[in-house]
Amino acid sequence: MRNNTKKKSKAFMMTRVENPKSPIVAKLEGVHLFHYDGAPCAQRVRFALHEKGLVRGREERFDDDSIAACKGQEGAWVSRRVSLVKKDHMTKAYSLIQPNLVVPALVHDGQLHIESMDIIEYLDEAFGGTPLVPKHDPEQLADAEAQTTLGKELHRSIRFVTFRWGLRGLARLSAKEEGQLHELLKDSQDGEQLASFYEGYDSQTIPDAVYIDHLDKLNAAFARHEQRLQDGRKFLTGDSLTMADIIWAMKTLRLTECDYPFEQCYPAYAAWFKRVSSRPSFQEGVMGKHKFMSTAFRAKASIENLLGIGLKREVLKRVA
Ligand SMILES: N[C@@H](CCC(=O)N[C@@H](CS)C(=O)NCC(=O)O)C(=O)O
Repeated sequence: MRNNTKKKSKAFMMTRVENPKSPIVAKLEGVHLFHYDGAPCAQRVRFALHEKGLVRGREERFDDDSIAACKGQEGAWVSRRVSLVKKDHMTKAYSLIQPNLVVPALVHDGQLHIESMDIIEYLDEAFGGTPLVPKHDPEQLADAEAQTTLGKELHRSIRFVTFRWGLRGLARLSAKEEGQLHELLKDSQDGEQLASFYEGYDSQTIPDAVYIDHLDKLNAAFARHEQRLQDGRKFLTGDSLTMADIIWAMKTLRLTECDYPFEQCYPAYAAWFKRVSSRPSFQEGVMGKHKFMSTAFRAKASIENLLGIGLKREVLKRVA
């Protein structure tokens, strides 16, 4: 399938994983996304796919390599759900696709791509639809790249904050799962530092100061975004949506689900998020099958705030 496909430039060939270990990759036709509905990094890519005019297509098991499951779908991406709850990402089969054991991974006509923001740049080159990398405006391009880099740098901060105040103990691994994680990562560089994170999180030895430091870094970034939106621009880097809006919107959604008080602390930024999240691509691509989970997270966070243990209270204490 090469619907909508534009010529691929050399620059983005580097986002591709050469010689992937999983035999499934070469068999996949069209666009297949390995993702989880509630994972912000995967939501970024789904948002971009829908901006590019590709809709969610068939659902296949992530490791199904039958001929029928490997077929592409015209005008759509094939969904291969990797459950972070059932720990599908910590299986041997998935480690051969994504050696860092994280979602997303995308395969386009037998070529494997990892790293969500690289995938988005790749999609921008490969497909039509909304341009997400503002190549024709060097100033906006530099700004969009800088905001995207900041978003990537603060990726671990979202993990710390949402595991501490959102998931709390819910995502702790059993001793067996932790052993499996170490085993699967033993020959890789553990680019996402999952092993060290879970070690501290599971044994509850991450000091509160570390969590607070991550929260402060995010607060500082939101304050800067609030500042830049004061000139009335519609999106973070100007009047068109770019990859920078995508990465920041997904962080904002996750924190909104933890009841982060954006409207109280950063009203212009909250209005920006409303604008971005009302796009059909966000509603269909991001929220689609995530709506129920999102509502459940919000309800849980509201109760925690009523009990005085929520993220909202912590943020309001720090952002006066
Ligand atoms: N740098 C990677 C980060 C991917 C990542 O951390 N994904 C998270 C979900 S947002 C994940 O799969 N986490 C697994 C876990 O926490 O166990 C990217 O941008 O694609």
